[in-house]
Amino acid sequence: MSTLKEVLRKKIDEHRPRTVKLIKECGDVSLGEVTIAQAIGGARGVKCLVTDISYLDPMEGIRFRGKTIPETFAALPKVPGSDYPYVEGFWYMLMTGDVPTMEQTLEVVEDWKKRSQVPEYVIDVLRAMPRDSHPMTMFSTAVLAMQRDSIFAKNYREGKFNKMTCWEDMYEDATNLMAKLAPIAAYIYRMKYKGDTHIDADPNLDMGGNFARMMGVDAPYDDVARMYFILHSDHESGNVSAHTTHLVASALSDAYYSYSAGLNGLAGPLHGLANQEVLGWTQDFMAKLGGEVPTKEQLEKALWDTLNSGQVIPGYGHAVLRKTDPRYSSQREFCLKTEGLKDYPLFKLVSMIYEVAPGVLQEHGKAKNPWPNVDAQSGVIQWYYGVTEYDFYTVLFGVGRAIGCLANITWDRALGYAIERPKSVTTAMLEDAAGIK
Ligand code: HAX
Repeated sequence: MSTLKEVLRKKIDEHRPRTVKLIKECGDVSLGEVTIAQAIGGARGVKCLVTDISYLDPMEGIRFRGKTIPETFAALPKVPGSDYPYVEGFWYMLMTGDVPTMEQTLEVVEDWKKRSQVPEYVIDVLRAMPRDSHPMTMFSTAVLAMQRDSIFAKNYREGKFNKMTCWEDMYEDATNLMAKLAPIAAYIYRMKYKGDTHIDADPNLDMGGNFARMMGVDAPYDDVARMYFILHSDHESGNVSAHTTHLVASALSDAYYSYSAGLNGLAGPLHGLANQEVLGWTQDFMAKLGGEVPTKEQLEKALWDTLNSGQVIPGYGHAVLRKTDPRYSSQREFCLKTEGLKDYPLFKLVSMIYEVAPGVLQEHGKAKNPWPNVDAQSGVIQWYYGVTEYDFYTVLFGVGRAIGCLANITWDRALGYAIERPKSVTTAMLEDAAGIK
């Protein structure tokens, strides 16, 4: 049986000539011009990144390696006794583009276990931080601290850099990091919120199962973890966390420097922190009503109050999507099929927001996409299973997002993508181009 790394090597060898041919023979072909609005407005829609790991269609939503979310869940080997797949098998699929067999999946499960021990110095660093630091700050710091163990950086330092084979060091760093992220996240959670009591991993469990165990949350939280990590993994390359990771890696920075930077971008309220903001907004609103589920009229007024005070409605809108995010729908389906959760007042309120907010946003007339994104739904599920510390939610996102970011930068190295260096212009140059005197 071929290992993941062997399969990856074969895929890389097959793929390289395509990239070389495109650059050498078709490098002058235009993918479109850049407008002034795009230059000022966050490069929206500018086609200047390449990835084969996922693609985001504005109307259909995400496809991982060509598969929709339901197709992905259906195709991958399932954890025994669970409806949800192994995260490890999903990693294999994102890396190689192939759906792994059960045997190949279990090989990744074993490989991650061997690499999952969190170094003692990382624990020391976390413990030295003020306990009220945001958990994303702790998480990103832990990832950065591990840079001392980078195989890529060590080999580079020792003069062993080779453009054709350096992806292997990135792969090793990426896998080492991936295997440690969930245990680090669980450590931060228990240190900060559970009286600094910790639970050891069980060698018989997969990554999702162990995460639930180390968090101290009973089944079906293991399934929630598997679903959550897969859904949050990748959203093509232009979003802030993926793009930052790619940008930093393009300077030949290693996986630790790159993903720590990606996490810092994920921590912004317009990106990953939105899941925390959604729950904060929703709960504050319910608290004002004495814990009651509001009427639609009350909800509509609260949404308008938020907009009129100049704030965004968290969990709604998207830079690319123009319909309900299928990652939202997938989590909604989980709620609807889970006894207890489907009648949970907070879920009812989130469902009511789904009915009311798009109309309000349309009438408001600013947001190009009035539909919910992934963050509008995820906090409710966490809250229901007892993970009520909502400043931790972006850390959960960060564990999942690593799967996509790290697979991408492994391929970046393999295909020799160049250091990123777009050109800037001055405002006067824009005025000149626009014919403004
Ligand atoms: N509520 C109120 N106004 C909104 C809005 C919302 N949910 N979404 C967009 N708008 C506003 C924008 O602020 C912008 O206003 P200005 O012209 O005054 O600057 C205008 O509508 C046009 O914005 P857009 O083109 O539709 O959206 P952008 O591509 O600029 O931004 C965002 C996309 C996701 C950042 C935006 O929709 C937003 O702020 N949403 C709320 C925060 C959120 O849910 N973020 C998570 C997104 C998913 C994600 O990355 N998760 O990690």
